[in-house]
Amino acid sequence: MSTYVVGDIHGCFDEFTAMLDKIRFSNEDKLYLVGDYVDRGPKTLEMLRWLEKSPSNVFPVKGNHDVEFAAYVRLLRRVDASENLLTDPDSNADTCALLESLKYLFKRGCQDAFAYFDYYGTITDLIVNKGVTFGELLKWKKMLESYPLFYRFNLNGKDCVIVHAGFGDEDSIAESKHPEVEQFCLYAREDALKYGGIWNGMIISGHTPTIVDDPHFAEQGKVFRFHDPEKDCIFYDIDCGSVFRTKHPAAKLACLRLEDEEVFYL
Ligand SMILES: [Mn+2]
Repeated sequence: MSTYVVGDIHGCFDEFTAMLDKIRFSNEDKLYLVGDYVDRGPKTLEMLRWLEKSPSNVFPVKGNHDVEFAAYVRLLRRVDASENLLTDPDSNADTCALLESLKYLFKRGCQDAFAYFDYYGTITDLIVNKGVTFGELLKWKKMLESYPLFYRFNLNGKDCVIVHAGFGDEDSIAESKHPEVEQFCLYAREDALKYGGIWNGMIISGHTPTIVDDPHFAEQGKVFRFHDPEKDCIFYDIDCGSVFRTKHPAAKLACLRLEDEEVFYL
């Protein structure tokens, strides 16, 4: 039995399933996912459908993109109610009309809150090109909202935290750029190292692709690992930028096995 953690998937469903084959993931194993299942990549739809049916030994946390996806669906629901559209949740034609209404309201300047709606075009693509319905979007919204911000557990005597971006004591993160726990879990970058951390433990996150020129996490597409000797805390960033592989030859999908800290790449 092994415990695996997979980095940011962003619609790279084929790489994700290939990774499960590579590690020969079985019912005896556990799989944690660090979030950001949607946006940017080609197969958000397949990823959401896989998550919907995922077995009970799979433990996904929320990423910022997943939270934003859920917020966009809430905006659609708000328009449905405010405009009295009575959208049939099973009708793609109705769902297209609902989307048009939201975009029309935004153009008319009625709703500034819609400025960031569907920033990556994922929801529009799902509705217009993939035939997705309002009912399906509501179901995925509920599913993504049900995921925790983090998992914390003991593995062979080691305190382990799985989180999208950062984790630490409330007092310590209060000094950071993301002083609220939820924001720190979802958005922290270098602050995850500076203000985050636990005593004698290990924090495994994603969020900042290690292919970027970020002075804190750049590892040419390899997993970032840092040991803070003061707290005896190991930090992992396992987002190796899989979704950017067409632009960055070093980009990869990474999977970390916690028992022996072996890393698998695809
Ligand atoms: Mn992220």
